[in-house]
Formats: sequence, structure tokens, C-alpha cells
Amino acid sequence: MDNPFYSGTVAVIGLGYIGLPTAVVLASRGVSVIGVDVNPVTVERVARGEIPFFEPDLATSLSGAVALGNISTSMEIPVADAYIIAVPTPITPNEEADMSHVFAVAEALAPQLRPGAIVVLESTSPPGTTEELSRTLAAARPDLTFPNDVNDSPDIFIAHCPERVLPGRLMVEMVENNRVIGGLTPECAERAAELYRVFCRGEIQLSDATSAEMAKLAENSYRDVNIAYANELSMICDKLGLDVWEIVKMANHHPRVNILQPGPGVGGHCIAVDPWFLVGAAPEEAVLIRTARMVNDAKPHHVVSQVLKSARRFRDPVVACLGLSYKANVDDTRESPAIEIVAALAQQEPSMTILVSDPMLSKLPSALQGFSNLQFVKTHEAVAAADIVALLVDHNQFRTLPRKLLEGKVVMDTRGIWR
Ligand code: SAJ
Repeated sequence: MDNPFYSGTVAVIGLGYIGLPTAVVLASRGVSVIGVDVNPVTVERVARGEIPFFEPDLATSLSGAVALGNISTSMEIPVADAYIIAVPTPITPNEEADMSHVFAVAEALAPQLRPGAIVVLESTSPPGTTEELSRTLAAARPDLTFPNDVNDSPDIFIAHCPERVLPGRLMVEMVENNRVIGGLTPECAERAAELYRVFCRGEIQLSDATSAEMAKLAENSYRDVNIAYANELSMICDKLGLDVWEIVKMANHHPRVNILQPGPGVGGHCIAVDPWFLVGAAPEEAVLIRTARMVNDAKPHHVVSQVLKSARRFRDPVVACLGLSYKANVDDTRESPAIEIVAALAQQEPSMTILVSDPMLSKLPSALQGFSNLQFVKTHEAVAAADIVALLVDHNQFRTLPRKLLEGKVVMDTRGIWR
């Protein structure tokens, strides 16, 4: 198919980092999209063409789609031909998958289903969730047939299509990346693929739903395990007084070695969360995956103890903490190790003055408000006043900081950008 088009109405449920770009990309290709969210502010802003978070090129695409009249928003799930569920699947404080948003959607969605509808779960989920979603919908709608209970074509088609887009490159990767679509039956996968082919130029691999869920978790756990290796090396190098960046550079000269970059820890809504779904699914088997999570979760504490150790040599230490987001050049602070580090320093050392700077943010995130020893200032101001400079995020603006400003200060470069 050269120019695939989907003539039905698509409801995208959850207008967050994944749902909103998906809705926008479908609408900009002429599909009639209804964006659904429980947050009234998001619903109003998106309807006006305003983005609720920063992502390159999202604003122009959204205002274009709004101008074309292809996207509307609602707080209620409407009757539609296809549904894409992109709601959060966080973890509980006990590191168990919190699937409450997905099943709240199922409850609200069931009454709206009409024969022929496609339901695609995009949210990253533990293996078996799509099947459970189908059973939940089936229980609420005994008048319809579902893929798990008929041999012929069911009334409702259900699939899992995990996303792979990288924050900061969402609008490009949404279109270019290869995707996996796992259907509860092969026909479910094919129906969902027809919808995704409208905007996805990458290869679409068809599979079953549970394998697709597992593939997504395998991808993110792979990344977590590899970053944990880099972070563990960095802690070993600190102990031995070696430069981990030099060691990684040398090791990566080997033709089959590609060690990732150590950092202050792992943040974001995916890599720091999803591996726990595998641990939950197979606790006895997922030894390496659990250990990697623990290594990465321990890294912010290691950075805190290094800063505290350096601070001992100053009477009233002033520490500049540069960067708060979970990674470079985004304003997303979810699960950010930088925030964890700054909060721990502020709490553990009330006599320390902490000057925080992040050019991607306009103010301190709520988790850091209320500390009397903490101020949000401009980068140059923070560095000029500091005894210790802790670089926590490798934003481009920090890369170009004149090195002269760092002279005479203790520098803790957790991202290795000033070497
Ligand atoms: N990090 C390091 N060292 C590295 C690479 C990353 O410390 O060498 C840190 C980052 O600073 C950040 C965390 O890891 O704190 C995660 O960053 P990331 O860039 O690896 O991943 P995300 O969370 O921005 O996006 C990931 C992507 N997954 C993979 O690369 C496997 C993306 O493709 C997924 O779509 C996304 O998770 C998701 O939604 O699952």
C-alpha cells in the first residue's frame, strides 16, 4: 500500500508523552482523532493547539492538526472505530506494576464498543495484560464477541503495540521506527497494523500480544542492565582512583565491546520502571534484571556521598548542582536521579547552600520546594558562587560552559562532559 489511509475515527486515550504525539501524527495524516484525557487542563490546552510539555516539533504539528480540524479532545471516552490506550503504567512503592489506569480505561471504554472496533494497548505492560484487558472488556460486554472466546472473526479486535520513541526525538521516531504489533489473534494484529501503517514508515513486525509485551520489556531491561554495568564500573573506578571515562573509551576500542556511559543514575518513566514488570512476572529468574535496577538505584546515593565527602573540607560549603531533568536536553523530570541527589543533599546537610540550575526548567520542581538551603538560579551565578560544582545532566548549555569558570573549584562531573 503506497499511501495508507484509515477512514475511521480514532480515540487516543491518554494525552501524555506518547498519546499526544500519536494523536497528532494520525491527525496530521488526515485521520479524524479524538484525544481523551482525565486532566481538564490538558484537554483544554490541546484543543486550543497548545502543547502541555516541550517536545521538538510537537507544537507545530499540533497547531497544524487543530487548524485542519482533524483533532478534538474530550474527557469522556467516545464511540470510535479504533482506540489507542496510552495511559501511564507506573510502579507502586513496592515496585509492583500499577495497572489501575489501564483497567479504569477498560471500564469506561467497554460501554462504547461497537462491532468492528479495534482496541490497541500501547502502554508498557506486564506479560499477559492485553489478554486480561480483553477478558475485562468481554465480561462487561456479553453482547459482543472477543478474540479469546471465538474461533471466527470476533466483534472486537485487540492488540498490543508498544512504543519505542525516544523523548527529544519523538516526532521523528514515531514515524521512522520499526514497530512490533502483537494481536490476540493474527487478524487482530493485521487490523491494528492497518491503522499504524497510516503514519509508521518503519517495518511492522506482527506477533502475538504477550510476546509483544515481553519484547518491549526485554528492550528496556537490556538498556537498564547495560547502563548498570557502566554505573558499576564508575563506582569501581572511583574506589580505585581511576578515570572511568578513559577506561570506557579504551574498552570500546575493542571491535565487539560497546559500554554505555555512566551517569548519576537512571531516570525517566521507562528504563527506571519497566524492568520491575519482568521481576514481578518471574521473580526467581530475573536475578540480573533486579540487580541492575538496584545498581542503578544506588548510583544517586554514591554521588551524594561523594559530594558530602568533598564538602567536609569547606566551612560553609556552597554546591552548584547543574541539571534536574532525567536526561540531556529535555524538561522531563520524572524519576530524575538529579532531583533525588539534590533533595538528599538539601535534607542531609542543612548547613550547605545548594544553588540549582537547569536551563530547561523555569522553576524548581515541586519535590525540591520548601528547602530553605536551596535556590534556583542561573547557571553562571551558581557556578561563580560555588565551592563544589556537581554536573548532573549533560544539557548542551553546560557543555559550552567556559572552563575558566570552573578553575579552583571541586568539580564532580557525573556525565563526563568536561573532561
Ligand atoms: N543513561 C545513562 N547512560 C547511557 C544512556 C542513558 O546513564 O549511556 C540514562 C539517561 O541519562 C536517563 C536514563 O538512562 O536517565 C534513560 O535514558 P534513555 O535515553 O536510555 O531512555 P529514555 O527513557 O529516554 O527512552 C527509553 C528508550 N529506550 C531505549 O533506548 C531502550 C526509548 O526508545 C523508549 O521508547 C522509551 O525508553 C520508552 O518509552 O520505553
